[in-house]
Amino acid sequence: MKKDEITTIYSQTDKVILEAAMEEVMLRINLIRKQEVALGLRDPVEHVKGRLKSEKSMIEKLKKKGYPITSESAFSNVRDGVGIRIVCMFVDDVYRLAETIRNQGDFLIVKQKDYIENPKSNGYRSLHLIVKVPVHMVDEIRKVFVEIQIRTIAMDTWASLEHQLKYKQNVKNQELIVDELKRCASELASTDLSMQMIQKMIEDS
Ligand code: 0O2
Repeated sequence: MKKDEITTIYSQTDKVILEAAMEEVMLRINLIRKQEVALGLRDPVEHVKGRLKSEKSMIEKLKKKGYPITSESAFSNVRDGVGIRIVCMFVDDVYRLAETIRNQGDFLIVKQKDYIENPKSNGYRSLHLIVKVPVHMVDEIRKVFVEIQIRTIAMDTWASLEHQLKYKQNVKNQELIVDELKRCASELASTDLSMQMIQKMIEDS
């Protein structure tokens, strides 16, 4: 490690705030799920995971983007310090859930990226919401950015596989794998739609 290199930016209170923001969103998602089931609807969520970006990754991201390496800068410039990934069975569930999240009065939707409607060129599909979530502290309310990714099981499996490729060094047949991934992404997208149609036919009868 180089002398004077910054290795820590968060105070204990900052860590409490980040954890509280993650728990707040997880709690809200679980409440939505329970309410939907209580109303006799299908649970829209297959599973949900939360993660806090490690301090090391946060410092690397701040450096890469040329932002000051401070806690204030991390809270205001980086919007995925807290990440929530929601995996649904069907594409309809993804949009239904996103709508319910958008309707939470105290969550401010800062940005939405619809990579389902407009997939990335590599085939990545997912719906991303950047949300500002209130965290009630003893003496103030802090608004914390949370990145919520919502996608189907098929999209999630694809993204995990593609993520492996990104982080693995010296992979043989890289071009072939990239092409195969693209092909799989579009096959999965059409299977997702077919499965949703079948599900609707079953539900309607
Ligand atoms: P990791 O390792 O998952 O944390 P922006 O500055 O907002 O315009 P940014 O931050 O790249 O651009 O936002 P974007 O495109 O919404 O991506 C945010 C996250 O979505 C990524 O975080 C990934 O988790 C996921 N993602 C986006 N594109 C891809 C993709 O092509 N493949 C996979 N597998 N995941 C993707 P990180 O920090 O890049 O990665």
